[in-house]
Amino acid sequence: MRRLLLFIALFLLSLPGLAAAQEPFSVSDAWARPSMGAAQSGAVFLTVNGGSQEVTLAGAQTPVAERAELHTHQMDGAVMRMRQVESIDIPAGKQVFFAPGGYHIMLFGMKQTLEQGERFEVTLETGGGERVTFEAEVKSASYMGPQNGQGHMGNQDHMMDRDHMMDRDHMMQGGQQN
Ligand SMILES: [Cu+2]
Repeated sequence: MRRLLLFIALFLLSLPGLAAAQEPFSVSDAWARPSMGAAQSGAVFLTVNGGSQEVTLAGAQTPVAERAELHTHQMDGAVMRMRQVESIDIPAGKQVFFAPGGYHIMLFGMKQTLEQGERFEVTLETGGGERVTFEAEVKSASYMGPQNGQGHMGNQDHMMDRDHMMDRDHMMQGGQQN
């Protein structure tokens, strides 16, 4: 009898519906800025909800851009710069916020403009090759993110990030953001 119960338990665990509940992490509140003029870059912000085990984000893709990179902002002396990061750890059961002034998914080589109200797919990939695809919504140019998760952000960060996003292509600026 015990063996039969074990068998049933293993069978239930293998059902696709339950497997979906075992995603390595989930994503909520994903949004992007609208395109500004002929901008060749964009940024996606989101909340990553850690799963039952720690995972490491190692890359991103989206159909709307040729390239997507994990980025963060860092103070370099008195100057706020952004740079690519190789990976971002998502602790089990914890939330990691991608928000203006901090982590973001940077898009390069836009294949289309992003208009307010549009939605597009983005995929985050872990170091182990697991993928989670979600939809990001294009918000208004003044949107700064959902209230939760924004508490650690100062207005100065926001302003710096907006300045940066108005550059046609920040990579052409040699990393100098202001
Ligand atoms: Cu960036």
